[in-house]
Amino acid sequence: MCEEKFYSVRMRAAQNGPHEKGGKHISGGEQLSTYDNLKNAVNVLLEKALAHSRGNPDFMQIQFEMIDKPIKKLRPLPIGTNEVESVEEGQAVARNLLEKAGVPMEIIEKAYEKIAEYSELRGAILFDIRSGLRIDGQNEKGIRVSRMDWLTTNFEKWADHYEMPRSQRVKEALVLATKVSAHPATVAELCWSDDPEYVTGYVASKKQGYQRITKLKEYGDELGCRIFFVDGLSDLHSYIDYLEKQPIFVQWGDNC
Ligand code: PML
Ligand code: MG
Repeated sequence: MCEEKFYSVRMRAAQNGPHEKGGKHISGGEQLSTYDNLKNAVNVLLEKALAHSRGNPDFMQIQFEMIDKPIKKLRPLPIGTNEVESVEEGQAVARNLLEKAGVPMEIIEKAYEKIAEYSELRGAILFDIRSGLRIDGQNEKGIRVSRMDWLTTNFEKWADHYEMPRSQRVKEALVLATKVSAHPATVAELCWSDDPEYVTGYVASKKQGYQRITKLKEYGDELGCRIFFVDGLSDLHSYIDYLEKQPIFVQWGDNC
């Protein structure tokens, strides 16, 4: 299986026209697929966007391309869940986890001041923990982390072992967080969904793993957040290239 050719399959969907013409972001998705599984991969992404609680898309793009680089394997970050009663408590836990991961408190505060401004973005923003400035230069687009996946059978074994739901959402978020945090310049990630029906978010870091927090926003809120706190970034171009282009398979256990 490891010698097989893989394809990166990507989807983005919007309402009121495409994203680049001001459409509202509805959904995005990533898969790595063998040639034989392409039909299924496209279908999974199609269904994800057609039945989204942010609304019905009137624009969707699904594309695939063969991967020309070796696919790197990463172990999933260790997982933990922090049960909280309120958004305030959840956000306090998030700040605490960010600080423990190595983000100075004044930088956390600076990032939080900007969160409302960033929350309409469909991609992630890069925040430099030395200057306290956004450094990705991608305006309303943000950075889209791409070319990553986790084979469903292996994910389900992991989920059963850790008594986690076999949820596509958890799988996708943990894959992304694992890829992002594996880069030496990443200190931590802060994320919650733009899906109004999903309030659990997380802080991820090398030090503490993937720490879920059960309430980071109010139910019904469509404003999401994805910030990568970075340090020691001497080459922004290669960091963004890693996020967008380095193919990654998350794999749990020893079998290949
Ligand atoms: C998203 O849906 O865009 C992000 C979901 C983050 C949390 C997933 C989880 O661990 O429950
Ligand atoms: Mg989403």
